[in-house]
Amino acid sequence: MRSSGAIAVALSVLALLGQALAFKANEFKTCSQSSFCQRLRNVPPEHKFVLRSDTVAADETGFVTAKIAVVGESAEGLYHDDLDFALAAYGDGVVRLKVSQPGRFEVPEVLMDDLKQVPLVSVSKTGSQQTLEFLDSKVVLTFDPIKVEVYGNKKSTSPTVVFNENGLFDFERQRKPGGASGSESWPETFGSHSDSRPNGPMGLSIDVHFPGVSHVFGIPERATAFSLKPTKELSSKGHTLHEPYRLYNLDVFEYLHDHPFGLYGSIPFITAKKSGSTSGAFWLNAAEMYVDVRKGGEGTSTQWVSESGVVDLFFFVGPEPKDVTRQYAAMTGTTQMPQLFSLGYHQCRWNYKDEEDVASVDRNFDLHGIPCDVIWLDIEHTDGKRYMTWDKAHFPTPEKMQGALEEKGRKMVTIVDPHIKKDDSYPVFKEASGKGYFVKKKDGTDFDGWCWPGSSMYLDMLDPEIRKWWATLFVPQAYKGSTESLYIWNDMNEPSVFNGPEITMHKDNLHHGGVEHREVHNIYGYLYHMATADGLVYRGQKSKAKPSDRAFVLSRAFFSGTQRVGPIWTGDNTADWDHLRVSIPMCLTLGVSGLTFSGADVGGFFGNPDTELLTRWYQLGIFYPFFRAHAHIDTKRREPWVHGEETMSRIRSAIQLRYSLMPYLYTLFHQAHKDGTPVMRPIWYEFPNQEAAYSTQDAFLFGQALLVSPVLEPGAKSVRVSLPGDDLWYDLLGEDVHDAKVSPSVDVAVTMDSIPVHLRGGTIVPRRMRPRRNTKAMTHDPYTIVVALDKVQEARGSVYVDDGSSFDYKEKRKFLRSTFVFKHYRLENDVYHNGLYFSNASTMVEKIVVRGLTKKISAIDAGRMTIKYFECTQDKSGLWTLVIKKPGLSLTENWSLKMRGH
Ligand code: NBV
Repeated sequence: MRSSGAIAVALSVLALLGQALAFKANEFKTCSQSSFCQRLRNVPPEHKFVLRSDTVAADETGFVTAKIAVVGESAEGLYHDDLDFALAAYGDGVVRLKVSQPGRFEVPEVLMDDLKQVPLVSVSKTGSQQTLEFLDSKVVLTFDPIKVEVYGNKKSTSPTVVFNENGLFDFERQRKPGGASGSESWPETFGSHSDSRPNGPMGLSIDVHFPGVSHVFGIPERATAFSLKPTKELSSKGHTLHEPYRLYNLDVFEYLHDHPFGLYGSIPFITAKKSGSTSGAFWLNAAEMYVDVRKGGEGTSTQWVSESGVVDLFFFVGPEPKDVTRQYAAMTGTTQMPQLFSLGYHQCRWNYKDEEDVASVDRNFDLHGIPCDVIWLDIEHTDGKRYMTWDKAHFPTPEKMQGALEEKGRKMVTIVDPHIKKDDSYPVFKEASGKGYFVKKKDGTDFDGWCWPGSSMYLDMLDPEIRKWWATLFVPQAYKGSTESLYIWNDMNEPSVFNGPEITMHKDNLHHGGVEHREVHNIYGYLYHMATADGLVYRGQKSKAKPSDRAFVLSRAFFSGTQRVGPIWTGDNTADWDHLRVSIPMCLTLGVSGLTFSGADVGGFFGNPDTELLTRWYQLGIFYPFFRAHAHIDTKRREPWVHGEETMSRIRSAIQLRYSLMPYLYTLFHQAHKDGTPVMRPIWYEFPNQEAAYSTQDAFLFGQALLVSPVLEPGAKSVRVSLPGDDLWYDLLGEDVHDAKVSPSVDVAVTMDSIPVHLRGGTIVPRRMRPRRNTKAMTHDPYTIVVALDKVQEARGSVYVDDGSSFDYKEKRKFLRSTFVFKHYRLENDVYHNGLYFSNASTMVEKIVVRGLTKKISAIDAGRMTIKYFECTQDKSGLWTLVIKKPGLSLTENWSLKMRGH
């Protein structure tokens, strides 16, 4: 047992840390405290940037190059080379623009390897402009000053997105050491920290204008409105500048719920929306960045300033939302196909104290009939925060503990943070230190920072060799006490350094190849996450016991590309209604920025939610793509059964609802994996021309078929539900049907038992209705197919099924996809599978429900089969619901049910 004295000491240290770290705005920089932001934000460049028309050249692949001349040079001490300009198109409406200078850092590991350029088909030149026509896009270059207009297609007469419309493009060229740099000194201080900035000012500013656009979304992560508010406003009195949006991965303690401040992760990608068009821009740059948004009659203008790197900009012309997410995904990748278990419910807490605690949590789920797939262990399970070790007093038999969970089909996740305790008796430290694998200080010695274990070092994840080495540490032979049903959680990987500037690493620290931390800060966490996930795949490859399975690693920090690796969560939120509410725009923003596998801590991390808030959080949380309850070490226990029968049964129904939608959810993830379509979607994603819904953030779509309108206020007796489109919406849990054309919004009465969820007319949703203890126990359960007809009596949907864990779906094409169509009173299943793997037993259809029929069905013809058990009932709206029981059909076969009636 841990002594009470030790606990008291630990708690007082935590309390002290808590005080030291509680959100204080002055611990973090604002634009005014960053010299590059001050120099570049809203400041036209000192020099003119002219695209030299005589240098424009294209090779046979369609790769266009040119030089940009810097005109009006005055300051001494600059390197005088011209800047390199390059432009390429990748088809499907993606155009890439680069402005660089030799020696500048370019971000690795983010873009897909197989980007294929499309050829340039024609070039035409007028005096001041050059028009480049690629296979399916058009770009107009203006020379003096440089401007690049990207058109939606070759026939468009007005551009979709314009680079440098407002003349704010700037590129600070490197100065000679000791050269003049205005009044600014190179070293920069913040609080007690000094950044030596050995290369001097190397900032960049880009100016991206979206003509006609009213709303922009993206550039996570921050807790703020979904439709980004302007940070720069023009009025008759002139300019008002609010704090710009910041992209700099930071461990922000007790973050505020409505703040432009950048949190743990960064995705420099923005989506622009106007009626009839959706477009986007992505800047591949991992240095600190600030983004301004200005809205005006002519559209939305954005200015992005970054501390260093190059301009590597991608434009996406849409025109539909799904086109933009697909185009962005083609560059940075799609969501990793998750393991099925990871879509179940995750029970986490800082901390489950010991093996008995874990066993009792596990038992209680079964005792109370609540599904749960994963139990998590936070930092206290380790031996003194030496990750991949166990506190032997409290976790003496970790394999047995994991084995007991695995027997019931449950998994365990343990936390592995990136700070490595400086301790020669800790093998991970010893080996890494011996090999020189740690990030260095500017003087070349190992950087030593303070984190949970005390003095710690940080692996240099920029180095592929070090990532490879790290990946070998997850085999049970190295990670003693782990089993193959153990998965990983990467926290603090911004990286968090308690005694560093802004609680992170010094920018002048050095990585592999002499690269400054400043250049790679925003990808550090992503690279660490990637190496860990590679470790789990490697573990599978080395395993004799079971076939290699897909990795599951949760990360807090992220960057573009993280979607290929695994999920993220929105960090340390608070148990209050504001944080419940802001979790929706946060997850929606991540979703439209390519990173759909996300969720907020259900219940809120800090503080103690009352039962009302807790219940409402579960009722919303079941629709987060990643669904995990988590709580701070100082909070009261709050597992679903803790607050008594009434609250428990409400939480249980919510969790069971998620599990009943698992086939649909898995199918949504498969789509995200195919083309980047988010699981949790803003209304405008499915209804792109419904302008009134562009800023909606109190309701969202769970896939194409379900509209979720959560309760976000205490004491609510009803929820105002806005129904998009002009077709039917069916109450998922009740009988009501609404016609959105007649009533575009309705007041739906609520009790504490549930929140409004509506099923969209025209969709078909696959479900599994038998309550089970976890996803594994559902493996052989039959399906229920829910058909929700639209006004013309049609509906469509699909289900994707694979083994839920291995890579066979891609290596052996071991999957099944059924496409359901209801038309002319005929329901058809058209199935693809390669015949080898799916037994009828695990793909039976036990029930078909058809809602919204305008006539009563009296006979059903299924070819050689007869459908015996069905009933048709009329609801109060006059529409009929047909329920077919035990139709004797399987998903593995094509079938067609012809319905007759009157
Ligand atoms: O490992 C402890 C916590 C963890 O529970 C939480 O989810 C992380 O976001 N961690 C942060 C470190 C300390 C937070 C105060």
